Amino acid sequence: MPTTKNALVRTLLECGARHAFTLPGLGITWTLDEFYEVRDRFRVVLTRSEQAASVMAQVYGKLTGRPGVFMGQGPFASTTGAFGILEARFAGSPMVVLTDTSCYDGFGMYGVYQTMTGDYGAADVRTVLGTMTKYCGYATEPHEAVYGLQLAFKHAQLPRMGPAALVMKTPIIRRELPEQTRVQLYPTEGYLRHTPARPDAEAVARLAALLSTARNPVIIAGQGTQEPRARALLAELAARAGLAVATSYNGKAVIDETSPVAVGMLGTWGCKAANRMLARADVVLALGASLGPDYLRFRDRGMLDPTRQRIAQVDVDARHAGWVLPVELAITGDVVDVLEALRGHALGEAQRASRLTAIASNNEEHGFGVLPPTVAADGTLHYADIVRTLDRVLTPSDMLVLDAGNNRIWVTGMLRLRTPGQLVVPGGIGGMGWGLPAAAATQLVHPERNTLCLIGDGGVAMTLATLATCVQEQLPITVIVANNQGLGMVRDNMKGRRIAVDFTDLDFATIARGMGCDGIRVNRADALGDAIAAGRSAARAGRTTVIDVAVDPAASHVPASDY
Ligand SMILES: Cc1ncc(C[n+]2csc(CCOP(=O)(O)OP(=O)(O)O)c2C)c(N)n1
Ligand SMILES: [Mg+2]
Repeated sequence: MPTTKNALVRTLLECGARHAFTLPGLGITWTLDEFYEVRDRFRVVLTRSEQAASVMAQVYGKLTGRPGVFMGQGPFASTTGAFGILEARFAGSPMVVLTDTSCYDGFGMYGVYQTMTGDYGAADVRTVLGTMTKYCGYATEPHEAVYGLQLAFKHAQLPRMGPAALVMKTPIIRRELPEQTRVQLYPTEGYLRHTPARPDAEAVARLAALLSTARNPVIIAGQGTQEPRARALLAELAARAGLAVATSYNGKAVIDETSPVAVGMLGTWGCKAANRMLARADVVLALGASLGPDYLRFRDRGMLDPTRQRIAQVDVDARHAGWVLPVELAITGDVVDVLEALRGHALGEAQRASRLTAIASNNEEHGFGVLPPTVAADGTLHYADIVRTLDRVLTPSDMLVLDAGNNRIWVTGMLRLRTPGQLVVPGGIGGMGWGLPAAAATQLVHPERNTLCLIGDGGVAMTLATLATCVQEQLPITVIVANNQGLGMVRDNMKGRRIAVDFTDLDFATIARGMGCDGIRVNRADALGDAIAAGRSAARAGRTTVIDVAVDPAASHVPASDY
């Protein structure tokens, strides 16, 4: 008779999963020998912490559109592992969390250490995970573990995608699956079937009419456009009709940012060109974009105002069009379907030339892509030097993963990316330390590409052990550490009485060598390009490289922001 753990692995395969990310413990440990059986078909990636495992699963989901599987023991999966789960929640990444109550047979009520049953003396893994997942099943019987896993996959991948969890009462994991006469189990396939709701043709025609009469139409492209087909269609339609494309942070680089329709990323930490172009728009189309206050300068009415501008919004979830601001037209549907439908309509092509002229003069006026003048102390670089180098050396086969802090703000605000889909950002909670495991997962999903990760000295220290995972799991990446010896972004906001923002100087190149990677120190702007090239060729030979870049601690994020 099969056991629960045996059925779990079979169900994972039925759900189409081929990878899981873990640091095991108790209940998850008990499942491991079943994964051994299928190791030729299913890769269990061992990380150094639940935090790293959860981020890798989240990024796997973000990049593939299929749930990334994170497995960990209850008290850790729901605490340190919450980092990647929360990122998946806010960023809408499909993810399945497999965890347990960490209780021993019959002892769930005795306050045994680690217990997460919710009983007196224990903590409650379901309550913790319930606050951050779309679905949290609780299996106290073997057959519930199978059904709960099937439903977790279903919920994780339906719009809007996100994290779903299965919590198992630990003792059931090794138990046999008895024949069920009443509660039957069925193959997974039938639970996962789904046909998308198609956008209403009449509404699409209204949208086309709205766009065709607009003098200065602006599209706000968000997370929902970050999909290969959507990117291609968006670029095609925008070029055809001269529609300006501004993006949210999650939508950054959805089109070539040097193309004549691009105005850059919106927001306080975005481009003046994007913010000002939106301000003068008569018609605004929010495309897979929530219109979140975070990238509209907290509802700056000078930028977007429903009483002054005509707003249409397309979202895959009907609740999300007209959520943040009232809109004139709300279309429920997938961005790809709406763009495909728009192809058959006129969008004001007669005004294409005048629209493009308006975009060009806006971008010129607001210095889109023009770096502000900066100076760095001797033996250090400024963030502007990093941006300038990336602009020069990035190729279409590179993936660029960002973390948090000043280093990110300079890239999102100042670097115009030419390859759509190349950028991978923490767009959910935006936590420091996300970048390293995110880069490792990016390399796993895209083995044919070079993954570069730009990260601060604060962020890199948080998940440094991921370098060992890159070596062990053969996921060669190139890490650029912007080392300004402190929490730059926080430090910039302190006007004196400086406390709790400065770090001692760490040499991340030497640390990396101790972990089996290559390490390079850079303290001159003209040496960074060569270091990146060395990292790329090391990666082709299977080696991970850390480039420790001395950044001037006085270099601030302010010149890169539109305050
Ligand atoms: C895990 C986490 N803690 C705190 C923050 C708040 N925060 C945002 S940026 C930042 C400073 C980042 O320092 P570093 O990684 O060295 O980058 P820098 O700003 O110096 O370039 C902090 C503390 C965060 N985003 N994530
Ligand atoms: Mg720093």
